[in-house]
Amino acid sequence: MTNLWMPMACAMVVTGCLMGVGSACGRGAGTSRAAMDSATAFRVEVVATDLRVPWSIVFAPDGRIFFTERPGRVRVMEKGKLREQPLLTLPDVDTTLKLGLMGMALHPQFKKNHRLYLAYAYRDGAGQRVRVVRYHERKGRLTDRTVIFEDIPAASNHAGCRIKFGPDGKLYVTTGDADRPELSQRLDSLAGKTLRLNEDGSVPKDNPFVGRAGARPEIWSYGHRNAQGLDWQPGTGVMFQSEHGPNGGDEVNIVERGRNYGWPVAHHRVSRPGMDSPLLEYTPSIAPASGMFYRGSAFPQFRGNLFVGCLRGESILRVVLDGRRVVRQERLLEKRYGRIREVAEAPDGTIYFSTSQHDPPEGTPRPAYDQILRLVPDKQAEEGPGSRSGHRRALPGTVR
Ligand SMILES: [Ca+2]
Repeated sequence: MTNLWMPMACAMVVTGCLMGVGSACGRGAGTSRAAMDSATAFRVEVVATDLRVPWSIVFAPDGRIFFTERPGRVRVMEKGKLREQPLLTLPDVDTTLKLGLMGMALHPQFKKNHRLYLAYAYRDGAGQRVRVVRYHERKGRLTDRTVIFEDIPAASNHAGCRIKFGPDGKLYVTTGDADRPELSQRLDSLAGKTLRLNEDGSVPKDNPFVGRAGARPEIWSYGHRNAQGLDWQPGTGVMFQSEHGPNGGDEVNIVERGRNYGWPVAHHRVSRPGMDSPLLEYTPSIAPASGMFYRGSAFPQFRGNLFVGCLRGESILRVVLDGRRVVRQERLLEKRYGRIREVAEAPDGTIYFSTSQHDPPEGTPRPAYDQILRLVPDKQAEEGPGSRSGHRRALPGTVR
């Protein structure tokens, strides 16, 4: 397999130092210093330790941080402290290999209606499945469970599960091919798709396949293998996804209504009429596990950039875009924190990310892992002479 990684594009001079790493959660428990580019410097702070695959991180309007742990727990952080007791422990989650509790989203009007959504794997007579459930969050408890959608085919490593509300107020759900690639091309199956649902799980009337015989009306796009990154570009509102490829062939796609993204007929650099090729393709694999556009002000240079947590790539991928055009890419924190899963922007503009070392067989646990960490601006490093350092390298991938 051809190695597309390029040699280091910049001299890497690490001048920051690791400060004392405490076992307690909270700011400054572990701090390292690095510069991302000529104009931006950051510190990495440890937010929480001793976790099990924090899969999804969301921020409540009142300042609390909710996150899922894959074995089935919803956890909460308040004022910088992790509450010991989970908000919820799911009784019916299938935790085989890389399955479990994965996606989480807050309703766009969470402040008013306190609705929180989870996507997780379960088992029934037909095998492994994914369902989406809605809860009410009240006084630190999740109550009024409602299954809004279920019976999505799933398999270990191929269960999608990223859920997010779009700018149109609809709930989007990525699904995996459930280890049956042919299902991704079949419109009568929910596997290997992006689904678009109303907040109660019903089908929006303007979905692309509504009314087509033999097609599931929930489908928004198809031909996906296992997309787990999902966000909308600020300004344009265009949906971007990151998707795991078969053996290399990882993708970043611009995903549009009713379109076919190729799997399993077209993959890597193969293109076919009527199928959309990826905007970016990565061989060897980086294993992109998440995706978010940066909208904040803490890092003005990052505004509008796409960030992707990489498992096998053990880094955060940063893609600088001009609309649909890729300007450049780089990898941040490469091989410093192990496998990286979620990347999420906090209301204050700092960038949270999670590790995923409890991922057999690829990941191996380390002391105090898994963790949630965050990038915060490092003004001192930006201003101080000789304090620049770097943990990056140019990443050309394949630009269409
Ligand atoms: Ca594709």
